[in-house]
Amino acid sequence: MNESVLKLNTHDPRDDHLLEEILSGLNQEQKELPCKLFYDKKGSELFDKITALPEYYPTRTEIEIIESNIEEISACIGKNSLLVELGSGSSIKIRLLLGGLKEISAYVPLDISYSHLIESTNALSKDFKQIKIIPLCVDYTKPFTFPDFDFEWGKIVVFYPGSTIGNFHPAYARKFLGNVAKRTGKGSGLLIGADLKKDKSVIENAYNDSRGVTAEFNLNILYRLNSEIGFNFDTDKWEHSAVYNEKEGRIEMHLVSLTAQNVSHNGTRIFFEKDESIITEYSYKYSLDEFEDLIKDYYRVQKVWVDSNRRFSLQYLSVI
Ligand code: AVI
Repeated sequence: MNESVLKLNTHDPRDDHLLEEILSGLNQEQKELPCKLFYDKKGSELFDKITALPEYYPTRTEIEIIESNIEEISACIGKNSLLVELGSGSSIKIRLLLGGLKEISAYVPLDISYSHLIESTNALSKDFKQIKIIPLCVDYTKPFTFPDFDFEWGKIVVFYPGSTIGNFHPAYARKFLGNVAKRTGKGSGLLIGADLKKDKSVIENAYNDSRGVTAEFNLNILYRLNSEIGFNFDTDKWEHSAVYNEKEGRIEMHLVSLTAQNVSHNGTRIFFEKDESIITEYSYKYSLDEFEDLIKDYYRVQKVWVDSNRRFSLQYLSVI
């Protein structure tokens, strides 16, 4: 890898008032933990495993959409663009894109997980030697500034695949996408994956896989809280659960307490009743109209690609 293009701000999960966020989440009536806690090295590896599971349709479907429409996608992105990816876990998708794009100015992956970013960037730079790759280790949900690049580019196109936007509450998603639009400017592009509403059983199976990988991914949060933050969760006394809330249009991932128990942190005790749960993640599913409504204050939908089962959408939006 060309170290001269590597500009990193390291991110430590103990920074950024994370502890306050965790404690305040665990003190709410419906306890919750921020889903960004999933993505340490182990969690990122487990997530990669999830994306290959037969039940987890989003990744496979989005890949199919990219493969079948690469020319149109490439035309939307255009020449000489700065391709910025929010998250760098989706290496198969970015490989397909980089392989099919007209000349881009540079590829800038942003990721909160330092190790995942380095691994994926190292692998990519071996196979795409002609492309400038500038990895940035940041929490892209927080304000940040791009370094001064010493080269020219035409427009910024943000690539936000995987329906990660679905992990935000819609009001926050709207605000977040608005901030992305403000940061990238009028005329910039957003190539975004959005999971679609569909049969409840298809969705629930995707988050309750038969091999238990999603359960392991969910429980990994408790291991992290113990080893990195100093909690004392007894991980055998917790169970994964994921249910689709049709009214809200979202999957709700929970960690369910199998018994009445206390958990401590630094002398502070938190009590859990038997069957009480901690919400660890929401994953919202949108209809195409709902999604357009979500982004309409900042973007125009230029192009929507869906798979033949209409399970998933990839959309090219331009900042207005
Ligand atoms: C990253 N995100 C889009 C995934 C999702 O489907 O909401 C995270 C995930 N959680 C459980 N399985 C996958």
